[in-house]
Amino acid sequence: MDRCPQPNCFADDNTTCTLGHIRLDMCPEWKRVSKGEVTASSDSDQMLLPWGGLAMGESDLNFVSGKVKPITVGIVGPESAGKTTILGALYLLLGRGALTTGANFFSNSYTLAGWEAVATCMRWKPGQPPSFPPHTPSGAARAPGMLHLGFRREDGSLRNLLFADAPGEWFQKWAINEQALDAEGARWIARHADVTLLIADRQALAGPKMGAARNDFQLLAQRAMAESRGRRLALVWTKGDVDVAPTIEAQIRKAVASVLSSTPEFTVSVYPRGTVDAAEGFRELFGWVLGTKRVGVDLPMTKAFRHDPLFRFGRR
Ligand SMILES: Nc1nc2c(ncn2[C@@H]2O[C@H](COP(=O)(O)OP(=O)(O)O)[C@@H](O)[C@H]2O)c(=O)[nH]1
Ligand SMILES: [Mg+2]
Repeated sequence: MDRCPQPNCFADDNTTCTLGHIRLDMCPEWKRVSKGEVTASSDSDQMLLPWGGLAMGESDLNFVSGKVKPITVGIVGPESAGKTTILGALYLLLGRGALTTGANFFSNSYTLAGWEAVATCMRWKPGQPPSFPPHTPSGAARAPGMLHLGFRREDGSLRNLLFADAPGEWFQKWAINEQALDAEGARWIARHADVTLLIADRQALAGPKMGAARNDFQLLAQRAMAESRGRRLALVWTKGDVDVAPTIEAQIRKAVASVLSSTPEFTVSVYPRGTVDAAEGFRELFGWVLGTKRVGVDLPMTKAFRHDPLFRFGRR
């Protein structure tokens, strides 16, 4: 596959061109690779922005991180577990103004095109019922595509969230072998995620291969919990409309409880369950994610008359 010669550009790895071109065939650097030309005339009388709207790669992140360090949310689970569907549902609810309650207001997103790519199939269109998002390609990328949302709270402070949507294959390989060569993306998420959503796929846990799905979950849960080291982690049941045998359900809970004593638990589904609106589960989950605080530096108070943290340092 062609690669952009720019050191920080990972186009076309599903991420933005580092020069800001939304269409790669408009990018002079990209033209150079695809045509084999050595020099390219830069016909750039247009203003380019440092983001193109697509999912962001690792080197785009500095751009979001400049003002406030974002909260990275890793969605950890096997293939077809409903991970991308969660993102699509969150985005559609956001668009309807039904995702957050009063205290958090949507501020901005640098990856609207990336969100659209995830959610567009899930919309009703004339004569076409909604369907599920396309399969997340695995590819050879080292870091997952990141989707960004910024929220402003009532006090004016900004909170940036980055959702890492990774292909399930990465996690399956990582669960078996932490050092697996093609699990770099899973390791990246484990290293960077401030919040981990550990996915339990109810459809797989109720299907003919439920035993294998349970074993795979136990392995992945152990790995994810060992890596989360005190950072936030929640158990998220996807496809909540599917019934799972109580024994299997208990085994899944036990796999999580064996390491972490109080893990929050959420259930999401794109279908309403009884009288419960499908939006409710996603809203609860998102509310919890948004409530994440960065672990700040806890400066002890000085006993001196006028407290100035500066004097904690540089003495002695
Ligand atoms: N019954 C049911 N099926 C779902 C639900 N969400 C997703 N699915 C199914 O799971 C498949 C995989 O979903 P996807 O989000 O692509 O999984 P990912 O590979 O983990 O990102 C979809 O194509 C749907 O068939 C749900 O809420 N209920
Ligand atoms: Mg996916």
